[in-house]
Amino acid sequence: MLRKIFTFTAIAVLISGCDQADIDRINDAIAHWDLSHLHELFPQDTQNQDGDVFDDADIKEPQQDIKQDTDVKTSDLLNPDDSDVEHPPVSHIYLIVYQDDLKQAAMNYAEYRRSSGYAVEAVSVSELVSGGLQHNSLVVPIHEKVSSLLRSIASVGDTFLLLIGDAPAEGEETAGKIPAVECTNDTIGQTGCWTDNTYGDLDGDLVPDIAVGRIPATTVQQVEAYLTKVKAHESTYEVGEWNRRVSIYTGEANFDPTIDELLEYAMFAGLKEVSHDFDIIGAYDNVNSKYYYTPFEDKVIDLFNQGNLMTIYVGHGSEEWTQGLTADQIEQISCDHREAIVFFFACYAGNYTKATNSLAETLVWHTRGAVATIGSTDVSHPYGNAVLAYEVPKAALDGRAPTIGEVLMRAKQQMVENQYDDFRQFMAAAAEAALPEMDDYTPLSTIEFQHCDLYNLMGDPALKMNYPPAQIWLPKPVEYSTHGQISFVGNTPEIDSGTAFVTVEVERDFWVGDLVEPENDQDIRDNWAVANNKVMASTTVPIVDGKFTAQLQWDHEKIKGARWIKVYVTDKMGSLPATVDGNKSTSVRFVVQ
Ligand SMILES: [Ca+2]
Ligand SMILES: [Ca+2]
Repeated sequence: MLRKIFTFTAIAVLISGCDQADIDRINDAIAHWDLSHLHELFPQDTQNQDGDVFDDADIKEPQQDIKQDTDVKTSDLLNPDDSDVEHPPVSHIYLIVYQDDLKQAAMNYAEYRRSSGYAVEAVSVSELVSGGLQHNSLVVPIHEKVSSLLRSIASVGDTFLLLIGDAPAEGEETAGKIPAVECTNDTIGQTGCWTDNTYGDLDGDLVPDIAVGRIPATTVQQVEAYLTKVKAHESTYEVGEWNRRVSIYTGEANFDPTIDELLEYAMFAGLKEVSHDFDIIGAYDNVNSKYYYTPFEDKVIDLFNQGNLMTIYVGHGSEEWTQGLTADQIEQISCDHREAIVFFFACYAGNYTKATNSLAETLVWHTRGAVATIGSTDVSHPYGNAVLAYEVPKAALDGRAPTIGEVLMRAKQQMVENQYDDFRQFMAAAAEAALPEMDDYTPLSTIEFQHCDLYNLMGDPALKMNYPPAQIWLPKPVEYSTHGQISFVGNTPEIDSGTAFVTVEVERDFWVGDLVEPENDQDIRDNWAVANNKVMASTTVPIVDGKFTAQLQWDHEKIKGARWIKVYVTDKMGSLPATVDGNKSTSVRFVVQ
């Protein structure tokens, strides 16, 4: 049934030309869609301490034949039901492969990761292969090294591969360096695909089996500066709402007006299915959108600088620019509160194989720029980008994958495996209807597999994501029977006393407040703020003995469509600084009594 609705709406959008009446009809259809089954698909309440709900027994095949010196299995550690039970320390394998002349920096990096609990092994390129290298010369030696580590170390955790050293550009000396591996990209307009994904794909099916990242450095100083960033990110955690915030900026797709509208519509349909524990702030570089802001470049810099858990771009791109951000504007970026983890779902922005730095590299080297970036090395496909722009937030915000390498690895795995998800079926149906119109007959599965290669991580794959860690228990859903009034009790088992900030909010594709017909730039900016306001009512209440009671009221004649309760808690008391925070959401339901 759901599949029918989505297939129908997708095709309706395409056939109809997607005028406002169609959008309204589709919104109406979606509004009647029972979202409760999503909670069954993504049971947010079954997260363990790390918030980890992935059943990755299949992912860890290479580790299954390892003789463990304890009885603990990976599945036990990920069991959401026993988070109170004490486990023996987890040993994650962490392999560093370093460019020959970056040995000293690699040793310092190894020492840091050892001190943070990893079973670290570091090996130079020449120890694996001496002399000049082909693009794929290191693949088999690295796989063999990983396999032998998996056999020799009693690991029960995830496995990480860090490459230290930039990929040699075309024509550069290759001896002692770590080449990017040539890959296949059937996207129309492609000019050559390069990847590190192959190093982490142990069985050759293009889907990564371990988490891979690269520090694309050419000097020891660059690696040391990056390590300083990572240490700061992992040792200083500033409590505040930026920890539950994701900023997304998007460029106008300009593929075709029909496809553009479908993409915007699909964007919101997807965002509605991503965990509402987190706030998503958006800006869209399209004068017709209520999320448009002018000057757009200023808003993009603002979004970076306010501090976010993740900053995401979706749109067109090149090695030097995305809409709203050019390489020479990076000087203006200085992230407050926490350094960004940045995703460019666009063409080329992650191409680390040229003689000059790509946007993804420039941002990683920039102080208070990004602590890790992810981007494509070649022309990427709108369908592949849309799938990743959905699976990455799901892996991070719903799955709370603990490290950036695991976020990307799991998103890629899900890109290929998550075929029965309703939203994915909707996107697939839309793409299958739309792409032939553009003379694009690439099979969707080909796009999915190839985008595992196209997207690469610039940074340490074991970099902690640093989600707000404190648990919150809420009724599910919160029920209310009086229009415009809601009250409930929440529990914070790890915070005895502190403060809870509670909001009742509309769905992500709605807003609270009145939009105006813009007559000047200030009207546009005001509309942007209204479009991003989802809060119908809010209250700040004390946590006493691990409990808080929230009562909220709103003008139900004016604001309808209560959809979510969102809670952000800290141990803040009076003027003392807070040390821990937590975030959680639950849906709301009106019941007639
Ligand atoms: Ca694989
Ligand atoms: Ca490079």
